[in-house]
Amino acid sequence: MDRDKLFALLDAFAVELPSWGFADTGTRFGKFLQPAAASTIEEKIADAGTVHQYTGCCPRVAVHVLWDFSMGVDATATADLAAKHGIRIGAVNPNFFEDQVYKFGSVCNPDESVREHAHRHMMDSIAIAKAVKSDTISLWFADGTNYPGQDEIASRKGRMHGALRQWHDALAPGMKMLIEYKPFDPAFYHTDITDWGMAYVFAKDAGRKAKVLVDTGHHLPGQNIEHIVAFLIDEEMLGGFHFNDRKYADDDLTFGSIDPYAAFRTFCEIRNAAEAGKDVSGIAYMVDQSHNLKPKVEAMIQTVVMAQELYAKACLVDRGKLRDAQARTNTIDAEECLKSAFFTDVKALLAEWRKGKSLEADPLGAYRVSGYEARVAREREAVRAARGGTSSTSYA
Ligand SMILES: [Mn+2]
Repeated sequence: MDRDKLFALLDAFAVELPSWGFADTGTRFGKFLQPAAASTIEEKIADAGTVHQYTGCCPRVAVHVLWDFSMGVDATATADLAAKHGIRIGAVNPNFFEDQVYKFGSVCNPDESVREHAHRHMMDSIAIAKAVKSDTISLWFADGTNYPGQDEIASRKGRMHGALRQWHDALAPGMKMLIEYKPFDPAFYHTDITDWGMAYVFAKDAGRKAKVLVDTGHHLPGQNIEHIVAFLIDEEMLGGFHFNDRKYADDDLTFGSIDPYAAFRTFCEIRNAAEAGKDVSGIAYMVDQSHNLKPKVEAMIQTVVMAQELYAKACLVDRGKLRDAQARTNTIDAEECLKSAFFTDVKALLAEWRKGKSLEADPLGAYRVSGYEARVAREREAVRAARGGTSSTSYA
């Protein structure tokens, strides 16, 4: 692949950052606070804008309705704030799991008044999306049961179908609805949308604006994620990704920190489809990580740079050679095509791409010498002390 083509593909490769990735988060066992962590939507947007400033490939930030917006407050101010920091608002994520009424589920809850509560929240979320000019609502449900016999599984499926059909039809023209799945947690017996197949059925049934969202951490051990991705692209049902990595379950580790080859293979399937003429331009690349121990902005820059490197490597696969090896059923030659691209050092290429955008060659190094973290740590600690609190809402 020539350099111009690779650079054009990198130009089109945008990674959306999660507002919640800049806040203090933890595990069910506790939270370790960081002085520089963001605790308001203003601070989260400033951090996301900073990552974009150094990487040049994160023009959007995903928001979480419950953590980032106050009901009744004009959301357009948030879009203006993002513009001030050189970015836009991306996916709007409603929250169907934190409210006390959701103890036995949200849309799958047997209690109709709880389902109506969830419905109102979704309508508020659509209104927020319109106000911030976002075209994406990203849905994840914690719905499920913890004990055999707790509820009728098929009835819950029917309730999910009903909600998603209704919500799909409430979307504005041009909007899309992404449906995420997860095998378990917080439901430990059955989860109402447990895998990609169920997400596919629900999305297909809801309508054309609904697609499947693949969170790379939401799979049981050993699952072949690139197979799912290739399958969904071929069915035109892949809406996007939540990038992260995992060792055991939904660990929220940095993308590519455990198994970069697996992430590379996923990108390979996307590029294979693109080179075969499939339109992959609508796939949303989003990060969904909780940086419990790492400094938030540094962790995000590290993530984005890793995603760019793995994507570039996947672009570099010699597909003529690969097709030839496949036609000859030469397994070794075919695999070597992937391995040779994976082990290509793309750092110099990316540095050159950045130079063309007037960015520093090493985003992490440049960010570190900027002094941003020490400055916001001072400012944010002072603001928090003045407010009399430590941190704001976030998960765990
Ligand atoms: Mn996710």
